[in-house]
This record gives sequence, structure tokens and C-alpha cells, in this order.
Amino acid sequence: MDQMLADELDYILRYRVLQTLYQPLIDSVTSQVYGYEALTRGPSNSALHAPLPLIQAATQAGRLFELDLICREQAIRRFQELGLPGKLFLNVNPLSLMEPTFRPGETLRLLSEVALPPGRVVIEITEQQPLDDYDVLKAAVAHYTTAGFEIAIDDLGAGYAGLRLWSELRPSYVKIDHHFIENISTDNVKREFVRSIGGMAARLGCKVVAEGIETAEDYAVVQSLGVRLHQGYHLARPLSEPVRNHNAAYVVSEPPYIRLSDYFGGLKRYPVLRR
Ligand SMILES: [Ca+2]
Repeated sequence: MDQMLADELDYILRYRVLQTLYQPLIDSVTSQVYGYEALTRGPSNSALHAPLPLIQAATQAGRLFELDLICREQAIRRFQELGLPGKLFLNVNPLSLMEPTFRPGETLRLLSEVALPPGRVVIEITEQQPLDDYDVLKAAVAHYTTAGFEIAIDDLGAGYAGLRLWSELRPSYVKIDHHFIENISTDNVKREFVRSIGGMAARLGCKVVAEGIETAEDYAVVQSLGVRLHQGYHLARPLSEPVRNHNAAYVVSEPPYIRLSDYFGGLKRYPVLRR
């Protein structure tokens, strides 16, 4: 990794210059918000703004666990500050769960500090990360489920390990990757794929989330296939102060993004982390 990027990462982690956005999951039966997925962004003018380069840089620097923990902490604190309803879906990198420095009590301690019961938190584990040690992951996940958290398999169908993870981890949710949802209204193969995931999930007592719903046509098809929980730009964008009522006719405008240059030279005044 080049030095500039390493410095930028160091800066972002040190001063926690990260923003948490929340994207609602909508329950199509009640038309209400079911919960929110927390999504993290770096500063808007940084090469590490988008999640992927940020995660890649942290992985290369051996600081993935640190990044994960900061993201999680911010997501939980802000969720409670905003008093958001429903469940909080947190992306947790399986590699970070498997890191030797992983401290399992950390999240529980934080939740009790902000009085958020673990039963309202869903840990999303992506299937996109190649894994070689399922036993370690299973042990980490068992810790969470014993403590009362729920588990979701994220990006189902995007990688190679989805069905294996599903059978090993016995999640409460599977989130179907947006690839299978986009243009489902005109694609029979995608429709059959989603239909069979729905059938399998129903028999296993697992809830299905369709991600990446961007059009009314796709939304109608996914609903007709019996998928109850939905997420996507067609329904609600990720925002730092997201909608609470899905039917609300207002749009909350996004506050200006954090810019790195605002903080260089003015670090002391920067209110990054509310403790
Ligand atoms: Ca996710």
C-alpha cells in the first residue's frame, strides 16, 4: 500500500473520521420500517470514501479489526442517539471475527452502555469473503447467538460459500444479493432463483431480505414471490438521519460530508466521536 493511503487510513482511524448512514429495511406486509442496516463511509474527498477501498486498505494494513470495531461502535451509539425503531443490522467482516485480537465481549459491553438489547441487533456476515476455517467462524457466531444476537448471511449468491454458510451458521435471515434482484421483473432465471431461496428459507424458519430494489417493477415481482423484507433505493436511501416512517412523504436531506481538509490543522475542534 502506498504511504499516502496508509497515512490517510491512519488519520481516519485515529480521529474516527467516519460517517454512519442507515438504510431502512421495509416490511412489505406492514409497510413499516423493520430495521436499519448501518453503512460506513470515509470522508467524501478521500480515496477511502467508499466501503470497498476502505476495507481493502485496512486489511492490507492489518487494521481490519480496528476499523470494524470503530464502525460498529459508531453505528450502535448513533442508532441509540437517533432513537431509531426496529432492528439494527451490522456488517461484521468474518475475517475480523476470526482475528486473534477479536474481543467478543466488546460489543456486548457497548450495547449495555447505551441500553440496546442484543435481541435488537442482527450481525450480517458476508458470504463474499473466502474462508478456510469454518470452525473458528462457527465458534465466533455461536458466541453472538448465545448472547441473544441474530445472524444474517449477507450478499447471498454473490460468492461461493452461501449455501455452506447457511447450513453451518443457521442464520435467522438471508439477504439475497442485489444481482438477483436487479431486473428480476424481466429475468425468469433470477425469479426462479429467488423463489427457491424463499421456499428453502420458509422451510428452515429463516427470514429473507431482498437487497438492491431499485424499481417499482422489481419490487412488485419480489413481493409476489413472497419475500417480505426489502431494502433498496426504490424504498429508502441510506442517510445519516434516515426516515422512521416508510410512508412519510418527506425526504431528509443529507448533511454535508466530512472532508479531510476540514480537520487537518483544526483537530481539537473536531467533534468526531460523541462519548
Ligand atoms: Ca450488508
